[in-house]
Amino acid sequence: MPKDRSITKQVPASERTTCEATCQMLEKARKDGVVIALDRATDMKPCPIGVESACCKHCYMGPCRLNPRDPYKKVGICGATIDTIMARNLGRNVATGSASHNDHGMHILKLFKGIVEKKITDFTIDDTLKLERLAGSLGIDTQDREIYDVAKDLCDELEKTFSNVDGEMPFTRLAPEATLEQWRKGGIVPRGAMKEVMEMMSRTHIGCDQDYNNLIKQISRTALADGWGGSMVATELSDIMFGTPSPILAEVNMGVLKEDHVNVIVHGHEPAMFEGMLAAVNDPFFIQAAKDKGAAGINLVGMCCSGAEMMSRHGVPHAGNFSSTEAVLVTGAVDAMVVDIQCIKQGLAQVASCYDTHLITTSDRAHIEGATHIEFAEEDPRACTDQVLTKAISRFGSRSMPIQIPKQIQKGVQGFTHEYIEYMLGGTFRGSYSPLNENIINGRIRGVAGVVGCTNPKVQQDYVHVELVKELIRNDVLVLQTGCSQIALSKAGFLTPEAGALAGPGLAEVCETVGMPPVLGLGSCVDNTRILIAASAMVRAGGLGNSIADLPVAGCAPEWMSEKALAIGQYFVASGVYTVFGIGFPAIAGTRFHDLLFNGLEQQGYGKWGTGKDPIEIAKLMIAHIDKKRRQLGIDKVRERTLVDMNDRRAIAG
Ligand code: SF4
Ligand code: MSK
Repeated sequence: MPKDRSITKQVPASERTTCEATCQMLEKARKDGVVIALDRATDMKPCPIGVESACCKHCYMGPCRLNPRDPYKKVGICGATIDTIMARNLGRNVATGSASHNDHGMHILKLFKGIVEKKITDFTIDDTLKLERLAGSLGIDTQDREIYDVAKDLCDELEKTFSNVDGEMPFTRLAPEATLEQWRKGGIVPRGAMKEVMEMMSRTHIGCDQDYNNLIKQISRTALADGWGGSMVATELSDIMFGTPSPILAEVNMGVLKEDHVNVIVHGHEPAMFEGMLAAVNDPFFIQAAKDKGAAGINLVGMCCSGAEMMSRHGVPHAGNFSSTEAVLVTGAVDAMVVDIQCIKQGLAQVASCYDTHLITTSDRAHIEGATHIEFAEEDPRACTDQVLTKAISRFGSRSMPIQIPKQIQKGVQGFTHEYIEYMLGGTFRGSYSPLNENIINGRIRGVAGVVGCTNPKVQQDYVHVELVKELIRNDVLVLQTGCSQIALSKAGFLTPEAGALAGPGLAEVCETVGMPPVLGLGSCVDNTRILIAASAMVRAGGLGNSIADLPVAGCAPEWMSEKALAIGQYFVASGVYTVFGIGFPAIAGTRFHDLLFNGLEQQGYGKWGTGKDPIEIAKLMIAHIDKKRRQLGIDKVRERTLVDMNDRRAIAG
């Protein structure tokens, strides 16, 4: 495998990350002569044309490069304008992101089907209540029927998510009526995911769809096929098979590694292999095998999104987000890192080899040069997991690397879901979103924000996530989180009820009454669909308008980097949500396509895009949008009164 060349530019490690543990490991990596992404990013100058999406390589007459500073001066050789080029590029990004989540969702459905047909016996149906509820919401008869018969019908219905070539995707029925009507009016109701992704790719071939106003429709439809399609299938069926999360205390950051244990990290996105590993590490045979080598036990830890999912569901400790996956290997304490799909940096292979760690790929869809491949099959999970554990235990027995584990560790409450929010605020016997809506209407809660997504080594790790959320809750905005953003805030201690003290007076009062944190973690990046369902439930509970676009809500991915993030952003925008991306956005300000994304879509009745770099600036954008929606709903005055009362009370107290 080719060696990483040494980099030429470096800045102090503390400028690369606000995560103390990652910072320590970056410093150690430098001493050890090992290069990780946080340093590669400083050394890489992004292409100034590509960063604004002003180039096209869709055919070999090009690649054609336009000038982002004077974008209408030239067109591509085929005559494509800058608007066509940017729209086609975004379309292909969204197609890839949507394909990734739909591929994940299809695998989950295949596993579910295997269980229902009793071909897979190592996994089972855990949450039968949720199964019945979900089936019922899709119009499947559940009365006096065997659970496996209902499950069989649910399989058949959900298969349409992927295979439909016409009609409407099943889960679009869960959207508020007015939102669905908006999609119908715009001709963007997703049919089947394979159809939408295929059509997106076909329409962006040279000489096909060359009107950005028409391209945006397919971009939205392909994105909706992710959020209301494959991602939703993945989340809902994973809950049914592995258990719907409910609040659970879990530990986060690299301090969860244990020097005297065999440390196994699972990183990726699909829960099945991780569930298989969880079963295997509790096998007395392997616990004894680890003890025979002198270990106190086996320590199973998660990272990135499958880590977030397992932490939510089972309280499995979590070692860090995307920008920490190489850094954690620098501890020398990781005996095996097992990965499946998505967001697994190829650089891990080099770092793992430097620290004598087993890097093991398990999916036939994601091999990495230099890693060991042990395929995971749901029909026989132990064939993979047992080999992984044998290797990890053997590495523990012959550890030769010096070990340095950062001490940082933070406890927090994880495992919120749209179901639990309903139960928590409404109570056991009157589960409902009405109390949440009432608190929004009376102004204690100003609005709701989804802060989600990746970390990106272009900026200081975690900084924007944490500062943005701090500012939002200070302004009484309840924050929902997923993915690597949730891990950033967990590390910073915001997923604790005590963090309520950092919230504004209205939100703090609600947190105090209910005993909840002001920041609720909902799981992995596919679990963003929990936010869609929560938003739909808020509309149905009444008093906040008829569609998702009416709600005083906003979203942000402060450090996005993946094409999945663009697909998620676009499905939120198409669902009616103002969505702000930090870092930058791949479209040139001042162009017609940019104006469509950042203004025009909202005028058509959807949400819209926004962008900003500074966390306070982003918070202001989101709060201004929430306040605009409050004004449109006629509930702005109530809030003003509520806050004046609070301030008055404080003044009196002071
Ligand atoms: Fe250039 Fe047009 Fe070919 Fe794109 S499709 S590379 S703009 S000629
Ligand atoms: S893992 S897509 S870096 S959230 Fe889902 Fe994290 Fe973003 Fe990957």
